[in-house]
Amino acid sequence: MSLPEGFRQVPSPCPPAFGTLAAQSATAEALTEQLHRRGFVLFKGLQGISPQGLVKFMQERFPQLILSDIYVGNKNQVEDTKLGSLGNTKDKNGKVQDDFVLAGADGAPLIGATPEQCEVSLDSWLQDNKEAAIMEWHQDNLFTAAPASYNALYCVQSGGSATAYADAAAALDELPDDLKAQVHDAVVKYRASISFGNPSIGISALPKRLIQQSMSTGVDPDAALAKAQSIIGVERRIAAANAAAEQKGKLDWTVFHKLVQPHPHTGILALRLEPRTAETVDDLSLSESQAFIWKVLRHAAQPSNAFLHLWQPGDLLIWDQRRVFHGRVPYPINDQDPRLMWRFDFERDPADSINYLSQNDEQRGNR
Ligand SMILES: O=C(O)CCC(=O)C(=O)O
Ligand SMILES: [Fe+2]
Repeated sequence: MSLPEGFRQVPSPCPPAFGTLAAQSATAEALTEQLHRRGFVLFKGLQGISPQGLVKFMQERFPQLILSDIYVGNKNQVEDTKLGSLGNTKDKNGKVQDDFVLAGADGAPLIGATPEQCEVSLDSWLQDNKEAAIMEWHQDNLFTAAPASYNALYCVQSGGSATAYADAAAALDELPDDLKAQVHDAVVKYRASISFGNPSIGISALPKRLIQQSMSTGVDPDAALAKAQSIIGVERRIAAANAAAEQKGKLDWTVFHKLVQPHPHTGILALRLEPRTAETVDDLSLSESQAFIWKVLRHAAQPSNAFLHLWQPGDLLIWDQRRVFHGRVPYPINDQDPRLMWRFDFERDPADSINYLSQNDEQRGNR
């Protein structure tokens, strides 16, 4: 597989500091301990398993994890299970039938971005809504009050694809002292509409998301794209969302999360961050906040801290969102060799409530 510039493969199976390859004989207890302490557990050699068999395999190894219902009834639900499909296989009408999420390959690279690359890309993000590859690093749903604790991906067909992982605890440890002092008590405000739009107040998603939607729906994205491009610049986008919300008497939903959080089971401190919907940090201005977030992200995504997992059929990788970042890597649209992954989404770990901030209740009260 040829990788875009800036992506590199880290030696297999895992870098020493995080992640682990599951041992055949590991007990459920040991696997959970490894997941919490090392951030992900990789199982290999499961090719050919049925979706029902895969659910059972997971349940036997992580009996405390309960699958959520988010895929049930969706077009990408996998048979009668609670798994969802991710990738770019097509139905007989040529529409992509999985959740096909286009990853950005432009701007500051996912791994090993230089300060200069970050500066240029941050500027185009703030001025033109142009997402850079480094923004693909994330932990899921931090723009909601109750983000996911664990997720897993199983590779049916790799399509030459990869997913990146970075150690969010080592990233914190290795921050330069000035940034470390700043991150420790910082609270980040997230606003989903920055990236995904908010249809209830007429704010459209960013262009990349609209193109993605059009691949599944077959709807020509031009009209939607024109609308998405009519409000350019993150600051203006937020101002437009606030004005529209005010006019409609609705709230453009925002939530707050601490940038550094103790893991509820191990106490290990790690960064918690989602750059595409992060708005501000503490009382910093939007541009100061974004510059700060990007600096933190750049350190987290240094080659010594990042692992690129090249998928092979039969791989099952479960990760702890509170311990690692993951990053989407662009993959080719290739009808001969499409990607097909099955994704597990679990109910949130109730222990995560220790990191819940009361600011989120105030927001809800306003709704
Ligand atoms: O498509 C990938 O490689 C990663 C997707 C992702 O971000 C996720 O499953 O949460
Ligand atoms: Fe994700």
